[in-house]
Amino acid sequence: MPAEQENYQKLKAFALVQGVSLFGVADITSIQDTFSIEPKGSIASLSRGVCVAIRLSDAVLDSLVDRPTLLYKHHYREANELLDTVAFRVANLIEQWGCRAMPIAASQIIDWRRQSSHVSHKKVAVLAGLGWLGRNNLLVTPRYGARIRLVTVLTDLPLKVDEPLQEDCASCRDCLTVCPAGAIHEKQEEFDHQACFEQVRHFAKKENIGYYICGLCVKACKGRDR
Ligand code: B12
Repeated sequence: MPAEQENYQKLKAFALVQGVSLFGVADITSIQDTFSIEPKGSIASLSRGVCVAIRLSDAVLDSLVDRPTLLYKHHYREANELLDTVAFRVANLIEQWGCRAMPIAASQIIDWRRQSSHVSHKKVAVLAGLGWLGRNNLLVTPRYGARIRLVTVLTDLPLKVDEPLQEDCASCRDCLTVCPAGAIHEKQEEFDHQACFEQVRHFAKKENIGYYICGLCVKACKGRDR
């Protein structure tokens, strides 16, 4: 078996036993210039993005009505913690094999004005074939819809790459009316980032949630393959 294939299978098996739900590998050379990691040369050789997703609890999401709850906040934090742990362990394993690997935080904002991070997990996930960008501006997977969270490890380990899916939301419009800010429209490109941001800021401050979260568009997008 070619090394790329064998590494892929070993890494996927390692990730799956730790509770991740989806695994994919992207060729990230086309999006490396969008990453905010300095110095740029430090990641030039890291041409693969290992992307994993964990599914969120249906019971927790189904309990949301019109705002985030303390239950959802805890679940969100636990999901981030598990993702960060898995990314750390995956990166560690790759470095034990003699290659380089950089885990990217599940949820860390490095530029508050632009509301951006080192790497967009959604972009890597699209290229890794995990799903597509939905009307709700989230990564939508065939099996779990948007009811997942993501993390990425950048690496130079020789790995087989997955292909992006040729799918979209088709006629599904389940998310269109649920957004309390009215940020979701017919096309993903029409998503109103500012309205979404104002809404999650309101929840964080006025509803005492303390995090910029909401969850209603995540809840609405259940996935069609289950
Ligand atoms: C900052 C941030 C926010 C900010 C603003 C986000 C923004 N600017 O879009 C705020 C606080 C408002 C926010 C809100 C939410 N967030 Co948020 N957020 C992030 C974070 C930490 C960074 C995002 C970032 O860097 N954005 C910068 C822009 C430029 O990148 P982008 O939005 O990913 O992609 C844009 C373009 O690059 C382009 N694009 C997208 N894909 C591709 C692919 C290719 C090939 C190309 C060329 C371009 C391209 O289109 C996008 C514009 O819409 C990420 C974690 C991460 N590191 O990715 C989580 C993340 C995006 N958030 C997430 C979630 C779930 C939420 C919320 C539902 C809150 C919640 N948890 O309850 C809401 C919903 C927002 C929504 N419907 O879009 C999840 C999404 C999971 C999923 N299924 O997609 C992420 C990935 C966290 C995670 N670890 O899973 N978030």
